[in-house]
Amino acid sequence: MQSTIVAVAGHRIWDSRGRPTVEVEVTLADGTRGRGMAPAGASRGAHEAVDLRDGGMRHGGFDVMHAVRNVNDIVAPHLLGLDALDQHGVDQVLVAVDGTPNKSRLGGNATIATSMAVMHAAAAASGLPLWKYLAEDTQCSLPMPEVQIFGGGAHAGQRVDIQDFLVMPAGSGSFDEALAICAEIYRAAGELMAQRKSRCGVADEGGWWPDFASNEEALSVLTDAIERAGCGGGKALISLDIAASEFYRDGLYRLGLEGKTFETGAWLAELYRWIERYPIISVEDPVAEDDVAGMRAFTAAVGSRVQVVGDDFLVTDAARVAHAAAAGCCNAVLIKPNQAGTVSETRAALLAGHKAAWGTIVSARSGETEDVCITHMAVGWNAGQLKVGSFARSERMAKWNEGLRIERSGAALSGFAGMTGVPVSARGNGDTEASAGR
Ligand code: 2PG
Ligand code: MG
Repeated sequence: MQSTIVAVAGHRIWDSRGRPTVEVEVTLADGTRGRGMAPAGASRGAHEAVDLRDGGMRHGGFDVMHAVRNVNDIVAPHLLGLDALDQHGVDQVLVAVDGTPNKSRLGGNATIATSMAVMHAAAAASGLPLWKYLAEDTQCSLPMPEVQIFGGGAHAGQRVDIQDFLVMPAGSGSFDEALAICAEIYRAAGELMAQRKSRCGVADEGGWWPDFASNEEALSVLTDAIERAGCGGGKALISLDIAASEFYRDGLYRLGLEGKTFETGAWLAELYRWIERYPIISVEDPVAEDDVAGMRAFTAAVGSRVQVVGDDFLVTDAARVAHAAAAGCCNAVLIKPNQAGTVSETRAALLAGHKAAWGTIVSARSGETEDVCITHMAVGWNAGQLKVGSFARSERMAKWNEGLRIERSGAALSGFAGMTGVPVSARGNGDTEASAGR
């Protein structure tokens, strides 16, 4: 058969932080090749697939030679002779060979790079663009982008506690227009930082380095940047990734920048105040990954008007998504392939989100590569939303630009998702305290 896997080769390459990562090349009987590359998180959920690192002194302990050997010595012999078009079958073999609940034997970085390489090879062998191969025959649309304007948290040396200050161009009518709006806001924010004499370069995902006196000041400057770019009045809204596990210790949320400590109830009250005051439409990981009661309370209080996203809380795990939906936690799931460790498990988590009528957001990691497959997943799987970091640095721009190419090519696409994938009605921003005070 032409799509039979005849070779699997793992190698070490380097990611956007200059750290080692795993690349896998798969060759099929007809000579077609596919290449997968593992991304890497900095703020990682405790329940994610294990990102296997060598430890020791070499490359700060981040080397991946063990994971690369696992691909070549353990995985490859099991995949030879399998059909690359049977992604599910290949992924089941990876899961079985690993044999652990969290990919700790082979490494989630080894399995996701292999699984993605098979996916790329199969699409190429089918003669289809990847998004179309993934879509099978279903209708799909271009996702609403979420673009980071300021980086923070683990991506900026904890300079501010909140990790991602992003915008969603709610008023845009196409992916192309959406990116153009984000570009204006990114530029306006950079000008504001320069005027304040606080422009100090960019954080890990390309967002402006967060030189602020408080976390709320970042929200205020972001709101100003949106207005300066002419995108007030609901044309662009704020999305936050709080990544709260990063500053939760011993039952308390601690904002290091402000020297403040909150119990869960007081922390939620602080978030509700921000939601009242600023045009916030989406909040990711508002509480720590195991704070189920906090997540349920937050979802009950604001889930009808704010998208409540689980990232570390759900770790791209279909069972966790179903469980959270039943427990009244979250109304959207972040989908990161390397949290799951295979393409099929990633898709299962996304489908569990769709089943719960949730928002689904395909996401990059803070450590990325030049691979653009997450853009194709967001389109082909009809995720509705895509988060790949900021509007700078080519590991990010490659993914945004790929979306533009897909949009231009798209006879079979059903257009741009806009805000239809967001499980709350977009607020008209006129109702925030910040805009009322202007
Ligand atoms: C997140 C991602 C991307 P990381 O938390 O959503 O911003 O960060 O890859 O470091 O987990
Ligand atoms: Mg996150």
